[in-house]
Amino acid sequence: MKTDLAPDQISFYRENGYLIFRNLLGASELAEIKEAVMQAVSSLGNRKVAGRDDWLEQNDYYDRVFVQRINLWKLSPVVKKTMIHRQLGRMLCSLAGVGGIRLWHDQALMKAPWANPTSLHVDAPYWSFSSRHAISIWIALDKATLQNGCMVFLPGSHKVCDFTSGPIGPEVADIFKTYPGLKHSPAVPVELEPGDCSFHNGLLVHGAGANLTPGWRRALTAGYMPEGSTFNGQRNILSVDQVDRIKIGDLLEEEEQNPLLYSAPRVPERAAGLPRNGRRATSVSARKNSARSKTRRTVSAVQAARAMK
Ligand SMILES: O=C(O)CCC(=O)C(=O)O
Repeated sequence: MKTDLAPDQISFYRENGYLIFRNLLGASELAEIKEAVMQAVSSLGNRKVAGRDDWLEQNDYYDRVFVQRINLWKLSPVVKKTMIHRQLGRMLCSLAGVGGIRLWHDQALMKAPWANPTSLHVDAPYWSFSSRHAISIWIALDKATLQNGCMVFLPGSHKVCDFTSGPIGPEVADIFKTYPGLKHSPAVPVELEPGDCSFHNGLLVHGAGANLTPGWRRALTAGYMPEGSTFNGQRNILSVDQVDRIKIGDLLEEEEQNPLLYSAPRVPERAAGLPRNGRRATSVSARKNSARSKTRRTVSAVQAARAMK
């Protein structure tokens, strides 16, 4: 995986809310991940989310936008090692401007031949945490072109949008009811070769065209959550059991659901002359999480001290 970023790529991302990145995956990595994605997708049958039996494909308009299968990392070690790759995590942190990053979810988004367009939308309002620094990756498994439904971005819209936009429906341009000021923004189509990827901010307006070809347009995507994000009360892809275990304001940091890709080494709090972190755990799981996170902070502090030697 190629993960080096130049400073102008970071500033482009911050300014425009997206970045096109060529050759993220080499030919053999691409072949391996494509096979792993297809295996994981077929093992799910018509279930949309790994680990949940209550969200099934309906064959309605939305299901003819793309075949959507979520959290393949839980089924495939190849998808897992790619989507939670530490170097990818570092890269995401540099783009998003955060110190640590966790996976929110991955998704195979596969437009079948003649699939409907993906209406313009923003991602972050659907998720169970609210952060202006959430970031997504979209990896092309097939060539993505204007004809088969490549993504389209509205540059800079991440600076305008917030967490209030309505649900995604069949009307491609409904987003402008919420953000009329963006109606005159130019849209940038993102044509990609297999193995290329794009990154976009969780509040950037984006969509994709219809697939007007007899072939598939397949992508592996993921949304990432800054470390330290808390539950905002929205269920999104969480199971009923998971939602029952957490309260609004609890940290989302269970490794089994939201694995940590990367966390920058921290300066030990005492060494920095700072008071101890007074964050209070509010539930059994939050207490466990808090204990885990203290352990990690201690480990990070030891690593930081070692790195300084
Ligand atoms: O692949 C698509 O059609 C849309 C993808 C998308 O909305 C996303 O990755 O956030």
